[in-house]
Amino acid sequence: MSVENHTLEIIASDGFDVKPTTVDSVVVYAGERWDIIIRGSQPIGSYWIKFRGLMDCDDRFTSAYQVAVLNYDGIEPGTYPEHSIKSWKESAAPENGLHLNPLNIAPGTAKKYMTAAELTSLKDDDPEIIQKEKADHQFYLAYDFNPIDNIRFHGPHIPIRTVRKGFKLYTPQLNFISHVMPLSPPMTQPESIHEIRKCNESSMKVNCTVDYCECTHWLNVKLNSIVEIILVDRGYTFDANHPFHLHGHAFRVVGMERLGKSTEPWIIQERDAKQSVLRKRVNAPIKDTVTVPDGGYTILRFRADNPGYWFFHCHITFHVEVGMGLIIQVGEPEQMLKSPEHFPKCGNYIPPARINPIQVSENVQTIIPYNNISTPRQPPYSILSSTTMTTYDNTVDVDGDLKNATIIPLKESARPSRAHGRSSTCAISSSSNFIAMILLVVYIAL
Ligand SMILES: [Cu+2]
Repeated sequence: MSVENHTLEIIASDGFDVKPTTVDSVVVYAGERWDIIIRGSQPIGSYWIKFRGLMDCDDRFTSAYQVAVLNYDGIEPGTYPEHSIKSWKESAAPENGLHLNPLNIAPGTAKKYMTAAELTSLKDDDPEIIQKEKADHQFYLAYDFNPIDNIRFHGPHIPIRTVRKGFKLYTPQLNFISHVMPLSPPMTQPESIHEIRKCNESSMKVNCTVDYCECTHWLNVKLNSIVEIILVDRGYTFDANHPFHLHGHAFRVVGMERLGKSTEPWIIQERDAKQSVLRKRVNAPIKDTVTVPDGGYTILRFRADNPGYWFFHCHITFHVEVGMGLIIQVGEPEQMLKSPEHFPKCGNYIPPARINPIQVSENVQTIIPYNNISTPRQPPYSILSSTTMTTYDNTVDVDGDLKNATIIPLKESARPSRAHGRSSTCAISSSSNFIAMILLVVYIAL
């Protein structure tokens, strides 16, 4: 984003003050906010405000751009600048200016670039957060578009390696895990959390770099602990870019570096062991959304002082929808605020069309999981939850209850060669439908 003949004075990012910094353009990633002062220092006139798309919106794909008009006082309303902007190329900021927050550029690359990590916070340092040598919790979260056999994209019989170039659908994942949301909000229904659905890199018993893994990606941190996240963009598939957003907390951006076209967490760990990973210990900028240069890393630090369950995710909608996120549990449930008494829970609302079977027979109520509101242990299960069940092997009964589950790769559970010849989801839906049909017949007969 830029304004013709004007500079942008950046004074805050994501709501946190930074030392005012004058630039010629700024990149605004999904989820980011920038506070900018534009000074009316030019001759009275009419000037273009220019917005130019990057990545899927650049000139390789859609060439998306937009303009608006900045008119000074004294200019007739509705006046446009004399020259027009007719293309994506013309919507660019002047090449020789200073450009803030550039795409896939790390600190120190060139004088014309300034990354978000190089901004200076105006808020006093919490010495513990950035000066503590070792954080209480450290997580490496590495991501990429993985060439994995995601059966939600390709189907179990069409391995991604057999798909023609240009038609392959790669899966954006964190540590090779696709996150699926819990069936109910943990904050208001902590009692409904399925321990068995939770996972993270260290709990996985299969090789998720080979098999597709999905589950509720979950990290635990102690209340008031210092947390360090090292976000790694492995950078093998595409020169993509992912802005990561944390709910419930803001973090200090203490490090950012690009190591090459691609990288791996172990490379950064080795560098860190040799003191080659630098962390900014003074006035590191505070943000809640930040990006990572492709083939590099960004380091975040924060004090986990807000008890609850907080989502941390790529802010590109398609990516988060297919699992590029995770939940950070801060503190224990007893340290969290309780929801008000009688606060609505999943399943409290029963659509009118579904009420009739419940009135017919007590038996129906216990058999149709959709309407099973009398069971306090679980919310009723929707069609969506039936789909999710394919993650597990023979773990779900007709109530949608989980039994003796072990997480296995989806590919495994969907394999047609299994003894029962179909996935557990099919078995569940057909058996419950069959019973419901019998009851319906009985009801009509009565
Ligand atoms: Cu993303």
